[in-house]
Amino acid sequence: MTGVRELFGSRFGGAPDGVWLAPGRANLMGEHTDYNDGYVLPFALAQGVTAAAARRNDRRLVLCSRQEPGGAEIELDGLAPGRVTGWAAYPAGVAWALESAGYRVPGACLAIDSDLPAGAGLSSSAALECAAALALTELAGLAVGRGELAAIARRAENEFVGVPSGIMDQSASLLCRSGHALLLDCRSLDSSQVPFDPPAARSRLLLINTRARHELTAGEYGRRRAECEQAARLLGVPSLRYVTDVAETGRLPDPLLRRRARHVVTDNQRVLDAVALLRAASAGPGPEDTYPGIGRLLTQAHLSLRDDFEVSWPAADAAVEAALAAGALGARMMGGGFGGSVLALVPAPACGQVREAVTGAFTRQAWAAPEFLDAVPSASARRLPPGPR
Ligand code: GAF
Repeated sequence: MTGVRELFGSRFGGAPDGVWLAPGRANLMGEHTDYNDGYVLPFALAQGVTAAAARRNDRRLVLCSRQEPGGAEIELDGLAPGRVTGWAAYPAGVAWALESAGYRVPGACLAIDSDLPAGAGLSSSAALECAAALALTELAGLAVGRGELAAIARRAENEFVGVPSGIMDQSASLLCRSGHALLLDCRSLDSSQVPFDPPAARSRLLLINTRARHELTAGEYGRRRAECEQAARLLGVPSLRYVTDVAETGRLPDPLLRRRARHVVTDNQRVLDAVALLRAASAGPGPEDTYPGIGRLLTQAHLSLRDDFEVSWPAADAAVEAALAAGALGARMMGGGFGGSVLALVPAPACGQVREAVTGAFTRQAWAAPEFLDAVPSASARRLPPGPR
């Protein structure tokens, strides 16, 4: 397959001024905690979205994508939420959010390519936003800090596209470091890098795309957000992050809200527990229990997401069960839920049998075969050096 530079050349003629890559993300721990001001522990994937871009002399954004039919031509003047729909709303929303923040964006041609499976819950939308954000700011010679750029990309998604997501995915794409997970405090937006190198401990992280498509625009994500806000109000705190003792959630009269809050409070703690394990392992000769301990936290998180937050789906439950039975140290559904991927932590020698077990479980249900990806903690978004991509 030809690269994004060739796509640019065939659509726009000539060579782009530059090519930018923004990775997708996996999330080790902390699900539905970001919009509750809590903790998350994502890492960037090697796979991502590339944007080959060149400046134009007018105020038009001209877009094409290898994955989406048809292109889009967008006037930057008069851009407003609701004016652009479909996939083009993501880069257009970034241009809108940049200009709303006071950064003047030039007209540009953008050719987009991706090696992230769409709908797999690996944050392809945030990667598209971040690739566009880097391309547009660097074409304009604007120096925008990565944290601010993440907030701008999130604003594009929330206000222009209309998806009420938190800050995790854009932060992961823009702030992660290779061989590390990113501990992000979504209340203060302080972040730190946590060494995370499963191959060094003869383990692998397997992403299992269950092929049940995940869509954040569907109402359940927004409903969970509203339930968490209601639970916080009833507990008299600004957000569920302020609850650290899980016993406090027992004060909620409604059992459903109690379960939702319990997930958020315990998942915040699981993030901190995972960080403590990883930091202890990297500080000296790692305690033997580091990866089994992370595995146990992953599986506890799955049960919490399945039973308390109720965002899992049948293929995720089946994949987790089969992976654990075949020797995974732990596994859980990942992302917003109702479709997408499962993350499994697997001792390297057990990888083949875990894949076989999960594939077998899907075959028995007559579900489409799952897709497996190696999740390798990788670098954040960047401009690529000249050469094929
Ligand atoms: C999606 C959202 F985009 C994130 O902000 C986060 O809430 C996640 O679901 C659940 O943890 O990826």
